[in-house]
Amino acid sequence: MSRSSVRSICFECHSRCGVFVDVEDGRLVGVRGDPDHPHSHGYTCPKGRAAYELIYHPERITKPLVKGQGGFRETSWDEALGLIAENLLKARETFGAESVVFGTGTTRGLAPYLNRFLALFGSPNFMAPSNMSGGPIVLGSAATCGFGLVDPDYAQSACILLWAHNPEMSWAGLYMHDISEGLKKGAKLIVVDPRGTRLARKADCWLRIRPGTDVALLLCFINVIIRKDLYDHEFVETWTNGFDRLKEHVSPFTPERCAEICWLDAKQIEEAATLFGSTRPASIGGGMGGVCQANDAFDLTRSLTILSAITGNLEAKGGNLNCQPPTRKRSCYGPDFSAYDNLPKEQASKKLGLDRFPLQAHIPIPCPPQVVWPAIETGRPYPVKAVGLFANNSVCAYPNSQRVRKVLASLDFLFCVDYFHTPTTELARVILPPAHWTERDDIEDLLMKNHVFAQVKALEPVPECRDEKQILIDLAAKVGLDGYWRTVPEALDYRLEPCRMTFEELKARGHYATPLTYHGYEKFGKFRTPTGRVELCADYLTMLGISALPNFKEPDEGPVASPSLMEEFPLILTTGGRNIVYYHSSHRNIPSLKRRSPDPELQIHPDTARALGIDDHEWVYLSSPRGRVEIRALYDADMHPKVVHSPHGYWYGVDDGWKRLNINMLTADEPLCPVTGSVPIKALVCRVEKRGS
Ligand SMILES: Nc1nc2c(c(=O)[nH]1)N[C@H]1C(S)=C(S)[C@@H](COP(=O)(O)OP(=O)(O)OC[C@H]3O[C@@H](n4cnc5c(=O)[nH]c(N)nc54)[C@H](O)[C@@H]3O)O[C@H]1N2
Ligand SMILES: Nc1nc2c(c(=O)[nH]1)N[C@H]1C(S)=C(S)[C@@H](COP(=O)(O)OP(=O)(O)OC[C@H]3O[C@@H](n4cnc5c(=O)[nH]c(N)nc54)[C@H](O)[C@@H]3O)O[C@H]1N2
Ligand code: SF4
Ligand SMILES: [Mo]
Repeated sequence: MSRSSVRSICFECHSRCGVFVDVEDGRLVGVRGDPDHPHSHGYTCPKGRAAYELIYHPERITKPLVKGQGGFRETSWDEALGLIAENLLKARETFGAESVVFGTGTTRGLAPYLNRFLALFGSPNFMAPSNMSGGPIVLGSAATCGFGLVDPDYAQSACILLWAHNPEMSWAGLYMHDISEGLKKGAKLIVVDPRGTRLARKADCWLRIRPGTDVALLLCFINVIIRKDLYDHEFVETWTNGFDRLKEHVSPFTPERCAEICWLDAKQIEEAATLFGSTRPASIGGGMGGVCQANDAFDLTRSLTILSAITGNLEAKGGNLNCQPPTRKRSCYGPDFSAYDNLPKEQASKKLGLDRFPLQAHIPIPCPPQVVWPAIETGRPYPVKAVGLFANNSVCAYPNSQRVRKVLASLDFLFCVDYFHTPTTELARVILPPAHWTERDDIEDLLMKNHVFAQVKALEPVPECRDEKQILIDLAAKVGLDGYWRTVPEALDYRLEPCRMTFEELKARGHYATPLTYHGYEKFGKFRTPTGRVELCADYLTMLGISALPNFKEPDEGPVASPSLMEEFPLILTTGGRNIVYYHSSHRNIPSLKRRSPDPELQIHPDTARALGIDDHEWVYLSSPRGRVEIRALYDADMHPKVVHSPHGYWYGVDDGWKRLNINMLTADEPLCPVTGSVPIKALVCRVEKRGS
């Protein structure tokens, strides 16, 4: 018997824990934590450990499939790729290269390879849900201080503020070690979350905010900190712009007014703001989805940046760092790959959404799906005819599923790359089977702070699954693209050039890091903003029609903005809190994971449920102005009686599950945040009713 144990990183979620992949006779037999990994320190979760069940799953697609009269039939790679190439070329010839869109969901490492393909093909339209996942943080913080507020230095922190963020479920491998370190050393913990997560319950201050009112609370934090003179005078004087106007702007946001808006206690708000303002250093963890799924997401994320700035925590040890991936311009979203940055200006400017979200011409993020749909539906500003989706279950992932399904079904050509059949692949003409992360080489630098990691192939792919980089290389050859990589090692070596090493060298080391830097702006002499200072009042944005200061806006659905709607839909619904055993809509077919969390559960206050005659664990109907789904009630006395929470991603194993269980049947895809294009899926209205048996 041959045995090996390969050091790699897990790609089942964004944390990318360090693992050993154990292989016997060419088959995967286990995944174990790597105690020497600098972020995860040996941690693994049930998803990562379930790799065996995923790759040998009887439902895994292992051959290219083409849809014919009687449904999908197996075909050769050559025929499948030929059909895709033919349709991409036909769309380009008839409607222009921009009529072809490639999309991905959480990226799964694919962004550089997809972007380079699109750049050479001629389309600026790389679609991803960044507008609801990280993009608003990048836009809000980069517009304010010149870098993304994504690297909290928890382990060195004296105060940890988790804003709409429950890393124990969502980023356990990446952040929990450092958070535990910080807390062990005595850091204070503040949590702003409508749910009583475990971290919220053990926090020094837990603010159970009304969903969608975060900007009001942030402006109040800033107001209290300025009023009580807790801000960092030296930093504010030397490194910021517009402090006096900010001070005046936030003055109406008193704890009393904010308590009314946010359904909180004024004294508790004042205490939390005071704790944050008076404890240094302090770090902020903003939920990558939690603060990115609101129609005022830009004002929310820039307010978080302002809070960090005026308290002197930007780029401070124990504050929020400005980490550069060692791969720099060749990192996952680096400008060397972006289709937008690498196309001639005229073609790049056709990128969908730029007319509606002009800041995205300066701080590019991928095309929000919600600007691609209208182009498919109406042919304006130009038609989109052919779409390729890599690792993305659009129908279940994106708000207003009914519309998403209709839009994708109306395309001339859709191809999907996925391990399994999903409500999205069902609509495709061609489905391609990808290799699993244990079956492929790659590098990872997205959100990895100052590190780049090697993901190392531990076994051959289950026949005939194929590494997606190789799929793109093969497709590039069929389409006749000049200049695409010819081999996977060539692509990986290219990405690692800024680190002056090859993939083979990185593989031998496991990872590579550049030194952490603090207060980089001192050395550089400025922040990378128009005034060279942190833009507390960003006058330059007014040229793009954006307010210079962040404003609180009531969520479009709720007790203040739509009281009459609340007569019919009397509860507030927030969606998508993470569950450690699932990644979005994935893993529902993995037996060991499904056993742990078989059904979607609606967190609801017991008094609210009882008043409706609903028992704990009873199946109920949950409706919004857009539709109705089925879900189990889960009594949760920590919830506000008027607020409920539903997870997302359930669909598998139930007839028409995409309709009956999928929460995005209820969510709204308008109005979007006017700057980031973020979707309002954390603050909606809903009704709960008995379903009966
Ligand atoms: N209501 C609500 N909806 C949400 C959210 C929310 O909070 N609330 N969160 C949103 C966010 S932040 C995001 S990022 C999106 C994510 O949305 P998606 O990225 O679409 O989510 P997944 O379900 O993880 O992945 C889709 C598919 O990828 C396949 N897959 C997994 N690994 C690979 C791989 O390596 N290669 C290929 N080709 N396929 C693979 C899986 O089998 C799965 O079918 O969902 C969003 N949807
Ligand atoms: N296990 C697992 N991990 C994941 C994912 C997954 O699907 N499964 N998805 C990954 C992806 S792509 C992303 S983008 C990230 C998301 O990462 P995060 O955004 O950190 O997601 P959560 O940890 O669920 O934290 C969101 C928290 O916001 C709270 N919340 C809801 N509405 C509001 C509100 O209006 N205001 C405030 N202040 N809080 C609110 C929720 O109760 C929840 O606890 O997670 C990543 N990690
Ligand atoms: S948290 Fe779990 S799924 Fe995510 S990388 Fe770590 S082991 Fe893999
Ligand atoms: Mo996300």
